Amino acid sequence: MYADYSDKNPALGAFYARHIETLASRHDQALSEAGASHAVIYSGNPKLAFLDDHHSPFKPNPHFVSWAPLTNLPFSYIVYTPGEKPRLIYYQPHDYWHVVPGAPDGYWTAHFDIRIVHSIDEIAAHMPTDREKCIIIGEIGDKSLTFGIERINPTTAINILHYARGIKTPYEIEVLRLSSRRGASGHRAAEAAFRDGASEFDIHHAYCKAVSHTDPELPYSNIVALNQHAAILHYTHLDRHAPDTFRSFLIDAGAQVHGYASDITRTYSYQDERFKALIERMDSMQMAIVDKVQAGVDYRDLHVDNHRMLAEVLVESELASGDPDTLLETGVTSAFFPHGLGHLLGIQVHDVGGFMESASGATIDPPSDHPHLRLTRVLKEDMVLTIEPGLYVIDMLLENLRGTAAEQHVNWKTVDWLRPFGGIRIEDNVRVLTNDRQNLTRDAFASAT
Ligand SMILES: [Mn+2]
Repeated sequence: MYADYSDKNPALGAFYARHIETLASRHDQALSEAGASHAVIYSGNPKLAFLDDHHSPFKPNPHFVSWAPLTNLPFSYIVYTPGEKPRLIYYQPHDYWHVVPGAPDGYWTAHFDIRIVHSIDEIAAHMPTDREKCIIIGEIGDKSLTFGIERINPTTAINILHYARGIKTPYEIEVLRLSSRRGASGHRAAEAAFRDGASEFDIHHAYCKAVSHTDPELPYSNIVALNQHAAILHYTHLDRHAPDTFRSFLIDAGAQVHGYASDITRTYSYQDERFKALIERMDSMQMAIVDKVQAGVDYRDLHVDNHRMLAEVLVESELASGDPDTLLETGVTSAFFPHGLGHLLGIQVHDVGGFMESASGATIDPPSDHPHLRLTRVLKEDMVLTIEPGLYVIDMLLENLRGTAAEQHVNWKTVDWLRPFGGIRIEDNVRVLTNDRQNLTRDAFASAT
């Protein structure tokens, strides 16, 4: 039933060897610029709740995950020294309270010099002896976990690695393709639950079952919004009761494969034809924006282009009147669409480096009228990003237009009609190519069962 999301997948193994080579050369550069000889990448550890003996769910260091598909291996280290096989200090405690990591297995194992340790005390012996030539990359809460290494997350090295992560390796593209497929299967199950009249809570669980994730395994908290809830951009409440009347359903939910996320949004009409037509219009607008994605395009321009296209949708659907420039300048489009067009995608759902102009740490600000845009770079081949335009009735924002030049451009009667539906967002994950693009999400839906 499931595609092969495991670390035995031979198709991924074939790509992984080259991925490790690319990572090694990125770290060579980072170490050279930082004037260090070894990168020690700490996987991280779960954190205790205040005054409690329970831990919050473990979130691994994304730098560790970029090296190996090990998303649940706390207290472990990768030691990278240029020219040497990377060393993996693999922490497998003697512990009868918890499930401990099993023996290393999978396509990644051949690429590491693996040292299994059963206690923290055994780790130091596997660290490079010249500690002063090491840097640690990771979140260190307890100084004893540095083993005497004093340089922690030097900015020079981090900037180089974060800038580079904007470009995905062929291995990462394949993993992201799989995570879109996994997410698409969940979206299918969620839509079926919605059609069956399920509550948000039950739709959420139908989704989790289909993607085979527990809540903490989801790359971000699912947004499962019925009716007017769709207007709350980060609605994660999960109402336990089904509404009396079903009008609309917005679901923003992803999945992960080996720590790489998909980030997908779809919106459905229960039976209202007018709302269904508006979704279809937004869907064709979204696809038209996706068609503009290619290397060399400035993502800030795409975002502003999208506002112009949204202005046309607002006029056609009688939500607003006026020419596109006026609707942009008076803030009408921003009131209906108050978030960014999208962001980089990878290990982090909002992946690092979205504002980076170069590996030296120079940044590019979002346009002043669009402060929520999270990606301001010129697109390059093999970036993977989201395209997620939206259109909502958010009264807090629309009311701000009253008494301004924008007020007369809004058709308040149509706003009243749309309000009970909340809003619309459609989001795909897109790979940038030289004169083209691949829509990982549409491809996934086309092949999802
Ligand atoms: Mn997104």
